Amino acid sequence: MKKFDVIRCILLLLALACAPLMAHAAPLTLEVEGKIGRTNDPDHTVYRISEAEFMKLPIHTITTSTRWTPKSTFSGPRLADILQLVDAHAEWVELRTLDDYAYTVRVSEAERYGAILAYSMNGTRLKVSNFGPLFLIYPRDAYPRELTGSVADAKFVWQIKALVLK
Ligand SMILES: Nc1nc2c(c(=O)[nH]1)N[C@H]1C(S)=C(S)[C@@H](COP(=O)(O)O)O[C@H]1N2
Ligand SMILES: [Mo]
Repeated sequence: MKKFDVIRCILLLLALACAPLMAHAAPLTLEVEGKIGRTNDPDHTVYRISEAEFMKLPIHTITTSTRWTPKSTFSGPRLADILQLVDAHAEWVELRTLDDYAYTVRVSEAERYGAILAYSMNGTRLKVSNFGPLFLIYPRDAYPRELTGSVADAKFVWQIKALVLK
């Protein structure tokens, strides 16, 4: 084998080894802090939900349009199930995003609508460039009067990275 072929071979193997990493370019982790009864960091202030743990929660789907997307099926755990996982006893949850938007939702309202933290749309993982890693979805089509319009649009928070319970 020529030296050139050996180098080509090594590059190909490297590319193959990296492929699974590239596919998960936006790792899914969610940090939860504030009024929570369960933590998993040394300082006992945060519960960091790994992708593996996130995926173990019951997955629900909501088929709806949003202001940005035509009727699609979103999948993810309910916000209520995440709050239960961290033993939250709070009235409000502030959602923090990668683009530094923050929005505070009344927990009872999100639970009334069965809002989910969607990680996929029509079976495809949400990329950061496409509302990912997590997009708070409500059944807008089922409650058009309550969940359509500019006030409601603000509740559809995308690029979520952290929750703060208050
Ligand atoms: N991550 C993230 N989600 C967000 C926002 C934001 O700036 N960042 N803006 C909210 C508000 S206040 C509204 S009205 C809509 C704005 O959507 P637009 O930026 O497409 O107009 O998305 C909501 N979700
Ligand atoms: Mo807004």
